[in-house]
Amino acid sequence: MTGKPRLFGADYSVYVRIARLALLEKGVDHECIPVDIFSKDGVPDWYQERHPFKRIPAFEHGSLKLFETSAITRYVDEAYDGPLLQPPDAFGRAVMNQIVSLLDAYAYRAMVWGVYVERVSKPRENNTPDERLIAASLETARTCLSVLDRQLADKSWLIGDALTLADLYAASMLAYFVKAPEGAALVADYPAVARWWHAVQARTSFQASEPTS
Ligand SMILES: N[C@@H](CCC(=O)N[C@@H](CS)C(=O)NCC(=O)O)C(=O)O
Repeated sequence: MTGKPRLFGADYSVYVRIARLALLEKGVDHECIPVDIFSKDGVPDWYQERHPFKRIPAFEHGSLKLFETSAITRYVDEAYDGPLLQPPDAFGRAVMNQIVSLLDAYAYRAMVWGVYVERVSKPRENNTPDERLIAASLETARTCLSVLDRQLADKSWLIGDALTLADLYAASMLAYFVKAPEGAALVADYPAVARWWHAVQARTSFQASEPTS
C-alpha cells in the first residue's frame, strides 16, 4: 500500500493518542486530520462515513479505511517495519489482549471520565464534581492498578522487556488520571506502576503525542 496513512481525530483524545503512539513507536510517517468531537457545531457530517458512531479515531491507508483503535493499532503494527508492538507468541499475545480489554472495559471510564473529568474538567468549567462517582471510580481504578502492578512486578513493560500495545493503552489513560490529585496519589501507591509511569514519560513518542489543547 502506498502513501502516508491518515489518522482522523483530536490530540486530546485518549484513543487517538493510543493510535498515534503506535504510529510513532513504529516510526511511521503519517498525517493527522483534525476532527473535534467537542466542536460547538458537532462532528462534521462527512465524518460519519469514517466512523458510524462518530467517535475518534478513524484511519485510512490507501484503500483501507478503519475505525476502532484495536483494529488500527494492530494494522499499524503488522503492516509496517519497526519494533513489534505485539508479543510474537500466543501466550504473550493472550496476556496483552487481556490487559488491553481491561483498560478498554474498566480503566477508561473510571480513570478518565470518573476521576479526571469529574475532578479536573468539571470544576474548570464551574461545574460541581460528582463525589460519589469519583469514589466509585477510584475503587475501579484501584483494581485496575493492582492488576497492572502485579503484571509489572518483574518486568520493564506490561508484557515483558518490550513495549506493547498494552503499554500504549495504559499510558494514554494514566496521562489523564494522574492530573487529578487522587489519581497521582493512587499511582504512587503502586511501586511497579510508578516506576513504569516514569519510563513512559521519558519516551519520545509519549512526549511527541502530548495534547496541545
Ligand atoms: N471503541 C473506540 C472508542 C473511541 C472513543 O470512545 N473515543 C472517544 C474520544 S477518546 C470519542 O470519540 N468520544 C465521543 C463520544 O463518546 O461521543 C475505539 O477503540 O476507538
